[in-house]
Amino acid sequence: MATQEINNRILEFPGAPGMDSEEEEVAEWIEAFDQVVEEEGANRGCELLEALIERARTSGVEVPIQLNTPYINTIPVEEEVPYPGDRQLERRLKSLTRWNAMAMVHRQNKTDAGIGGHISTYSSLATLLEVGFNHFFHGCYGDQPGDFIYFQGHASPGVYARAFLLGRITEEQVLNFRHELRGLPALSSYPHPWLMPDFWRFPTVSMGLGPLNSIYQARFMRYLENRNLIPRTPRKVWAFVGDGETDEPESMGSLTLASREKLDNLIFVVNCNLQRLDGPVRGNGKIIQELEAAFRGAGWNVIKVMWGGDWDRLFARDKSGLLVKRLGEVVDGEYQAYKVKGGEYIRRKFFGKYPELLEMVSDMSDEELHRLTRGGHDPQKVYNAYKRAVEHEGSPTVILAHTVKGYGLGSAEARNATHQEKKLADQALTAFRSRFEIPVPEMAAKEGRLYRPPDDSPEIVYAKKRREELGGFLLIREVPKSTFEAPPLSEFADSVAGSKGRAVSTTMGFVSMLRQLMKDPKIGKLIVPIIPDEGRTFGMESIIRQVGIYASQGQLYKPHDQDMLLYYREEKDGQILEEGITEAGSMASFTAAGTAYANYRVPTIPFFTYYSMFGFQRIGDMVWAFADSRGKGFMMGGTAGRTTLAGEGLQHQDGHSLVLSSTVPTCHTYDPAYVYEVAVIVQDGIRRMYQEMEDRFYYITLYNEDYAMPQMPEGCEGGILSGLYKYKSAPSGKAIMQLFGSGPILNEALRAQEILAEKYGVQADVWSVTSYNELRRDALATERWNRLHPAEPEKRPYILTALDGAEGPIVAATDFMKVVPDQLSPWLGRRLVSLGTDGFGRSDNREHLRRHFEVNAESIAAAALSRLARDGKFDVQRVQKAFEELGVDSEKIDPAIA
Ligand SMILES: Cc1ncc(C[n+]2csc(CCOP(=O)(O)OP(=O)(O)O)c2C)c(N)n1
Ligand SMILES: [Mg+2]
Repeated sequence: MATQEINNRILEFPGAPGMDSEEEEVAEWIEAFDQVVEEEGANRGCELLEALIERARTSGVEVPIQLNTPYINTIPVEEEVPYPGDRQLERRLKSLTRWNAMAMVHRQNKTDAGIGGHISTYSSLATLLEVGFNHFFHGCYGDQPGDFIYFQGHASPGVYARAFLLGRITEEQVLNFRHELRGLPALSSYPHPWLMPDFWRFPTVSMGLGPLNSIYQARFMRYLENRNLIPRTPRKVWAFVGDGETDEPESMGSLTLASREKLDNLIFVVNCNLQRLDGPVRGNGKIIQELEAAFRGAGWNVIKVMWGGDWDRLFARDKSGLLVKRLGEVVDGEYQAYKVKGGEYIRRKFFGKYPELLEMVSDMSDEELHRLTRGGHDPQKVYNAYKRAVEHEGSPTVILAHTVKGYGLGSAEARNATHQEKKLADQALTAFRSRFEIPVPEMAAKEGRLYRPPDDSPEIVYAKKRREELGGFLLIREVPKSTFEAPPLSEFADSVAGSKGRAVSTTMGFVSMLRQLMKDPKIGKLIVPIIPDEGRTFGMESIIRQVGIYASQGQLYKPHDQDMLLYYREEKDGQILEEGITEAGSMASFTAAGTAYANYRVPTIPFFTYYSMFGFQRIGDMVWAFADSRGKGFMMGGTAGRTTLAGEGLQHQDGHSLVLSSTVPTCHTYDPAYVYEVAVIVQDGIRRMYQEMEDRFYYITLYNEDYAMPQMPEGCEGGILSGLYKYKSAPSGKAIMQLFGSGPILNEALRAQEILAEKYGVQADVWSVTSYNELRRDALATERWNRLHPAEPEKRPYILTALDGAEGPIVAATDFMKVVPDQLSPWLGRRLVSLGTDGFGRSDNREHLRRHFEVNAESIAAAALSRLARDGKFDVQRVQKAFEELGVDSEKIDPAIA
């Protein structure tokens, strides 16, 4: 007999006559256990069980690991506390919010077909949010902002509807939901701080980013507290997550960080409506059980909110456990069908499987069966779950709330197609109106008229009072005025002075710069170095020693290298976020740190230094969301360049991150060759981002090739920041052509300059191009101005004024793809010849790599001669010979396709 069944029988009839000896033995054990729990308490019972399990394991008995609990509420009804709010007024508020959320989408799609929006997600989420807004979400903690809420992006109409009821946003805004470009106050489709900077904090609509970012947010909050940059508060990070959204690796990938870091300031609420966009999340299984096991296995506190209060009566009747057993048997696809097919179907298919269950509900009508509530729609159950979650200590909590997608939307409820529903049929609208008692005339209801009760109506007064008691409105993002003073360039003197002949890389130069910055008495403590397990690659051991790695528990072991100068130092108030091998996690930390100026009113300055190949192409969507969040900081792409990173080959050699970074509007991309260039960019970046409060961030490449870093030539700061300056004039002073170089390839251009002059008598100037992207943006903006002001004198972009007087063709060489210099083609036209590293990388040394990709000095010189020959400025026959001398093979395979 199955253990469960024996247990049920024994529980029902302890000591019943006719038990066999096996059953009697079990009964005795259970009786003894019950006695211990009764006399010595539940904890003692738990200890005994644990001891038994351990004993069983050490004696070789295989005990199955049980991560699931039955398919019922985690909190038993007898442990619930009564609801503290006015249920009636709250229901009213919720109904009005539901109405306005639905109406907002419905009417907009009636007037502007195809404008989109969602009504089903919020319908399933309404109770989960309302209980939070009325009882849990704090508006502030002293001078610190309140709780952080990551809303499900597609539920935004509900969030707007509530803000509308409370007067936080106007009717005009609501009427312009998804009409952002009409010169009127409007609402963005989803949570976007870029578009609604005083309202939204967190962009969440790209599935998976909200959950991931929220974990690192909670962790960063602890980091700031442990480093005494903010006071410790009971503030929580709440993340509302879709059950379908948990399929994203980003959603589940960092769960163990949250438990390892004991983030009891973090609460996930998974809206388990069992559906995603196309259909059921797990038609043939049970998503809630799957998530329970995953979260519990990852060390989270799991609270399941499965069934509403109307089920409690049934559970009370369920002496044998048969109802619980039946709930456990049914798969999600079937649960969904129950909601669609109604009470008669539920009676027949669900309760009808066992005669005892049919009997149990014999006094209930089909309608009552259909209405049996899922836990996520019962404020009492939700309240109790939230209360436990905020009181829980020592680990993060996940609430798995069972809901119905499209709840209350009549025919759209729980249907596979409900996610895409934008409009309701007239009949559904009027049914909605009656069900939720919305005081809008029938005709107006059909058009989706909004409804806001007067400010002095009991429900609005109540709602505002609740918010007042919780510290004010929640949806406010305020950026304090900056009092920040950026350190002047003179504080970067070491970097500007050059390396005095010593061969160093820009990475090494940057690391010493960072070390210096962290010593700055004013801003040093605000620097947040972030690294995903590449500290040693970038030579950051000294920084680890200087400021320590953040470790919330301190260092619980004696590091084996403690006797060494640069030992692995972990500290409770350590400054470095060493994230381990997770670029996504590091980017989430970068996001928390890069938005702290607004979210914590502490302008932390993150430097996220990583292997450039595993940046934009791996976590590009997170960078996009970072920009949307108005994030500030420096992304430092280490080991950049397809030919500079030698040996590593195809997967590691990055020749395109500059292309990807150029797509992010607030990202300012630089590819410096020398340490002083890095210093100028970083100094000015800090000033613009934190002193001038510009919404921008930086992507700067760093290389690992060592060479002597020159002292900064006078007066080149402007050129460095604008993207280009002349680094070395032609030896004779009279150039007939120009060479552009970036990063270490600038050295190749300089060598080409010599070759051309010495061997072929061709004089060329050499320019350092720090940013093709900045040059292009400036030129585009200038061109646009000219286009829109045809009567005004034409302006000239920086790239043209800077090149005034520079003669001849231009050969631009980069360690990135040719498309990087090609960004200037519209302004340089046929003058421009781009050399770059298109194609897959190879493992070899720099010399061979640069020859393969045709970006070495010889290839640059050959390209220059070839171009001059075509222009009739150099003898073609001589070029052929020069190719031989330079080792250039005209028939070699194109590296772009090799
Ligand atoms: C990365 C990403 N992929 C796809 C989408 C498109 N999308 C929007 S909502 C949705 C389904 C959401 O299902 P679920 O998470 O269960 O939320 P629900 O609406 O059911 O509450 C999808 C696929 C997206 N927003 N982001
Ligand atoms: Mg869902």
